[in-house]
Amino acid sequence: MSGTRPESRNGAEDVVVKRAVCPHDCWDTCSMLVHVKAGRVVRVMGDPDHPVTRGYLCVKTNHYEERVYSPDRVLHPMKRVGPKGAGQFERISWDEALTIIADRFKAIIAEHGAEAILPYSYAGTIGTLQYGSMDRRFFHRLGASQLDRTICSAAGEAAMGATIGTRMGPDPEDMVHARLIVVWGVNPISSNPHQWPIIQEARRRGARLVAIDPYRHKAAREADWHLSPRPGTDAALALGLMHVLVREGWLDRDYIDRYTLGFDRLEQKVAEWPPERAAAVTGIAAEDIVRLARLWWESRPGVLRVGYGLQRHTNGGSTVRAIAMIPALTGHWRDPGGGFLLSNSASCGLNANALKRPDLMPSPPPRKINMIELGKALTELQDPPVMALMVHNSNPASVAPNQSRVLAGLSREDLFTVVHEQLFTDTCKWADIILPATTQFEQTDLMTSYWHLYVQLNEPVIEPLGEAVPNTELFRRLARAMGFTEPCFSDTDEDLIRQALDSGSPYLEGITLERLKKERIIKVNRPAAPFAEGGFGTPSGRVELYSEDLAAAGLDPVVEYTPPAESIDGSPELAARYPIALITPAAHHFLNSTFANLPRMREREGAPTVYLNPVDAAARGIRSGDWVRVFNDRGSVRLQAQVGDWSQPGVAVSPSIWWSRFMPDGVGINALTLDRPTDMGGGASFHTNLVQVEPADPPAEPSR
Ligand SMILES: Nc1nc2c(c(=O)[nH]1)N[C@H]1C(S)=C(S)[C@@H](COP(=O)(O)OP(=O)(O)OC[C@H]3O[C@@H](n4cnc5c(=O)[nH]c(N)nc54)[C@H](O)[C@@H]3O)O[C@H]1N2
Ligand SMILES: Nc1nc2c(c(=O)[nH]1)N[C@H]1C(S)=C(S)[C@@H](COP(=O)(O)OP(=O)(O)OC[C@H]3O[C@@H](n4cnc5c(=O)[nH]c(N)nc54)[C@H](O)[C@@H]3O)O[C@H]1N2
Ligand SMILES: [Mo]
Repeated sequence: MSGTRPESRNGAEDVVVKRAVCPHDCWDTCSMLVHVKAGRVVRVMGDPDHPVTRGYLCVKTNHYEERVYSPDRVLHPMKRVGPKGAGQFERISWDEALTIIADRFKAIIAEHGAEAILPYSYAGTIGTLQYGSMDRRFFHRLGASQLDRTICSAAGEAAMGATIGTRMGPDPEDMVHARLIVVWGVNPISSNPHQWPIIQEARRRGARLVAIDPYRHKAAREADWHLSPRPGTDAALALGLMHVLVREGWLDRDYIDRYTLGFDRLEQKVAEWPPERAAAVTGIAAEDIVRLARLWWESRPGVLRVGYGLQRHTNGGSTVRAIAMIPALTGHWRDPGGGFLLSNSASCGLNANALKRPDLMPSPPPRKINMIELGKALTELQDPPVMALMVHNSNPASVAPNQSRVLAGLSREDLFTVVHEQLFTDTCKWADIILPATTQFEQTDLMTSYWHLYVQLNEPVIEPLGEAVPNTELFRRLARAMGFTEPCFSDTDEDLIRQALDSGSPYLEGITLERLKKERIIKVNRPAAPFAEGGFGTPSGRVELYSEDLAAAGLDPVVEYTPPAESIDGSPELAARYPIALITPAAHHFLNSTFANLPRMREREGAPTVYLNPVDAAARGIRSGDWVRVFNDRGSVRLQAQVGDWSQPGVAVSPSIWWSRFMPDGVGINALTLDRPTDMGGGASFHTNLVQVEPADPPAEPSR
């Protein structure tokens, strides 16, 4: 097979060990050692030579062969033969599939215009090529509606943009030097497992670990100190903390003068937020807010390791903005390993325009549809309505908010849905055409991380299963079927990698495909403390504590706390009916909905669960192991209750995301979640939900 060569032999004569890179949407982007015997993957291990992977993989990818060879794999193109959603399909050839799709797309374009076609993709793989390259070229050239890819990180990205002007922070490897690590709305042991040994190393050297999370997850339990704010109130906590820093003069005046803009305006704002006010909003005692401020001021280096969980609220942008201001006031940006880290995704500087070719779009550019409003787009949008949906790298039937609205859309008889998938997901059930996709072990990609600073090359380690093709190849074929003749549709995967690396970014200097083929894992040339001497990406080059751009967008130009749209303060009437705030964070054994089809992972995860506080459980006569109905005006889901100190009273936690197929009543957690865009960036509000909980019958069939 081209591009593959044995890296080493493993004693046993017929086992060859090859390198691959985990493709999943996770901070860690691990280097994998894949043991291949007679063309088949027999074992997968962590690569000891990767400085962050350090020889071990997470519980999800340790048996990756089970995912590659799952009986759920889609191996051939298929077309629907039964009623929509009935799951009846018949095998067809690639030629027939491509002809059906091209004919239907052409007919839709003739009748409604190309904007009636909507691509829907997210991060089934975060590989540079397979995440977004040939597919983007194809849809740009087609003139399809643009998809605003907001579902994960949009609020935080917009907030970082307005505040520090880029997506960058300290090198996580330098966090071993930190004296204080605050894990704020991130669940490192589950979602970012290779962060954990770095934290532990820092603690061995004397660092303290503080967790700020309404969910008392594993790392919160292990922390020196756990603060449990009410969901969606962290901006108030940050404002209270900054109030104390200003009041006590715990400020790096030199850093503020040189590298920030609008400190006087922020001073006025935080004056309104004495810790007592922040305490009333967050449920965290005023003394604790003062103590946290002091600990932060006294700890150098200190880092705010912020996660995406806290920005999945209607006020998520303001939340991230408020927190991102803190290190600029105290000068923590000066130290390697210090400052604020939400995302390092701008640390590679790949050439996105060369890959995605936005210049192929018609002028004016087609409308943008926010992916978190998929249900609305499919059921309400007109001029033109969405008549074709092409899904890859995503499982919207499970992962998108407000599931019943999404399913109402997917069940439309007149909607033509194409799904390119590795596995027969909940979304495949609603397809008209299903196309088989390769896994990472069968495809080429250039891998970067949104957390660590290594660029890696992934080449296939086995032949494609069945008739599966990578996303890049699918869109080459579709371009041909549509009659597109631009040479960019003939670019090979290696051409695409070269184009991506050719960005002129100093971070990538000297990093070429040839070097990657030899070395596999190369660290980008980026300063360890990127903002030690300012150099922020904002229009002013400073941390913008006051932002003209936000003012122009009608937002508070400094920052403000607004209660979450569904909360006691934000919607008192709703809260009277639905008194419990439900958050739905990442499950330990799943990655969004990925891995949730695998029996080993479902067994370990147990049942679809809701963690209830003992006070809330007792008030409803619910004990651990009981099944309950969790409901609001959007839907009703059956979950198994576990009662304990996972959250404060009035807060429930449901680790996500189970496939609906494995849920009682076939209804997933996203039947409860809100499809309302966040204050900045149009992001998802998966953790802003009010619900009621009541005892329910156990499901007739066990859900495992
Ligand atoms: N095992 C596993 N790993 C994963 C994933 C997975 O599903 N499972 N998903 C991957 C993906 S796509 C992403 S984006 C990342 C996400 O990784 P994280 O950023 O860790 O995202 P979440 O698990 O959604 O949320 C993190 C934490 O935020 C908390 N949280 C929710 N609301 C609030 C709040 O109002 N305030 C505070 N302070 N905390 C809050 C949640 O309780 C949770 O513990 O992880 C990736 N890694
Ligand atoms: N309630 C709730 N909902 C959430 C979240 C939450 O915390 N709570 N988290 C949200 C977050 S952070 C995210 S990022 C989204 C994620 O939503 P999605 O991006 O939809 O993520 P997955 O559920 O992992 O589904 C990805 C699908 O892509 C497929 N896939 C993988 N690789 C490839 C490939 O190379 N080609 C093709 N064609 N397909 C491939 C996989 O088989 C899988 O079915 O979900 C969001 N949904
Ligand atoms: Mo995500």
